[in-house]
Formats: sequence, structure tokens, C-alpha cells
Amino acid sequence: MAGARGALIALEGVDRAGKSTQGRRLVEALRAGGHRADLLRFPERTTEIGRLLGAYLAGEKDVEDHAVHLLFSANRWEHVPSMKEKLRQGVTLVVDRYAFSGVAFTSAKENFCVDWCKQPDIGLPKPDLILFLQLSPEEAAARGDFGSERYENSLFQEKVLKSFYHLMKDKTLNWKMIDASKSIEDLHREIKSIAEETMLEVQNKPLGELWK
Ligand code: DGP
Ligand code: NA
Ligand code: NA
Repeated sequence: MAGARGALIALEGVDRAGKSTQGRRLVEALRAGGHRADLLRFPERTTEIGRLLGAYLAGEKDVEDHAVHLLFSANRWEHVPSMKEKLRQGVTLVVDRYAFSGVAFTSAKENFCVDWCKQPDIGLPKPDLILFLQLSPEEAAARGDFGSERYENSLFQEKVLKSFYHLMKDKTLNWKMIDASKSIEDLHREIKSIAEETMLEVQNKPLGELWK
């Protein structure tokens, strides 16, 4: 029998919900439990495309909205060969943001429809689990001010959230809503348990293709 494959787990959610902290904690805990696991964060800013996106987000560079949408997608695609190889070898991948952020952020802009936004990401490795970390705008505000990157303002973030809710209606995807107002520790335990369950469930199932 071929070895068990790893699971692809996406973390999505509103700003300051704790995605990055939870992603790190999850990978550490899985490794401590004897699993192979890696963390990936999109945009992945170390490639050429990633550096361009970093400059765009920092406001150092302007890029036309359609063009930048395709670049965010390209930044995911350029990691697909290595992601598939790791999953095949049994490494579970935790991704901090994925195509759902891609669609939610661009479709929050004027004159972009969800359908157009999804096209370039069709066929990406399909997450076995999408954890959506939910936090009310009030609770998010209590965790501190927005940073100074592009998109970091409350009006735009509300539109992004609406787009996320639209994407969650897709029942072909395994969305799990998580209450991110809990303590870091409680949230971590909940996420770890759902992740371990998913890893067992999918280990002998083929990896899917997103939105196909
Ligand atoms: P982060 O490093 O998680 O803070 O994400 C950087 C910012 O980029 C954040 O505001 C969300 C946004 N973002 C992430 N992925 C995409 C994408 O695919 N398209 C667009 N337009 N924005 C994205
Ligand atoms: Na965008
Ligand atoms: Na950010």
C-alpha cells in the first residue's frame, strides 16, 4: 500500500483573528506528536513574484488590480509542484491564507465579480479543511489597530468578510467556522483536534482540485 498522504489545511479569517499564531502552533504540535507538517504562508514573499507582492502591499509599488490578482494567484501556483510532492510524501501542509483570501480581497474591490476572481485559482490543490477564524469587528479592534499595509482599513475589511461569507456557501468545500475570541490555548486545542481528525480521514483519499 502506498503511504498515507498529508492533509492540506487552509487557515482563513479576518485580520487579527490569530491565523499566523495558530498556524505556527498547529505545525509545532503536529510535529511534536510525530507527524510531518510544514507551514506555508500566502502571499509567499520570498520569490520574485512574492517580492513584487510585498512591495505592492507595503504601498511601495502600484500594480493594476486585475494584474495583481493574477500575480497573487501565480504566487500560489508557483508553489504547487512542491506542495503536491510534500503531500504525496505524507507531509501535512498548513497554509496561512489561500485562494479564498485571493477571491475575497479582489472581489471586495469595485467592479470585480466573484466568478472572474475564482478563475485563475481553479484547479489548485483543494484544501481538505478550511478553518475560518471568526472574530467580530469589535473584538478585532480590541486587539489593536490595523497595520499600515494596503487593504488594512475597516470599510474594505467588511467587504472582504462579505465575500468570504459568499464563498462559504459552497458545500463542496469543507469549511469549519471557529470562534477566534477564545484564548490562544483553547483555540489551539480545538484546531489541533479538527486537524488530526481530517488528517486521518483523508490519508488514503486522493487530493482534490479546487473549484473543479
Ligand atoms: P498577511 O501576510 O496574511 O497579512 O496578508 C497580506 C495581505 O494580502 C492581507 O491584507 C491579505 C492580502 N492577500 C492575501 N492573499 C491575497 C490575494 O490572493 N489577493 C489579494 N488581492 N490580496 C491578498
Ligand atoms: Na485584491
Ligand atoms: Na496583514
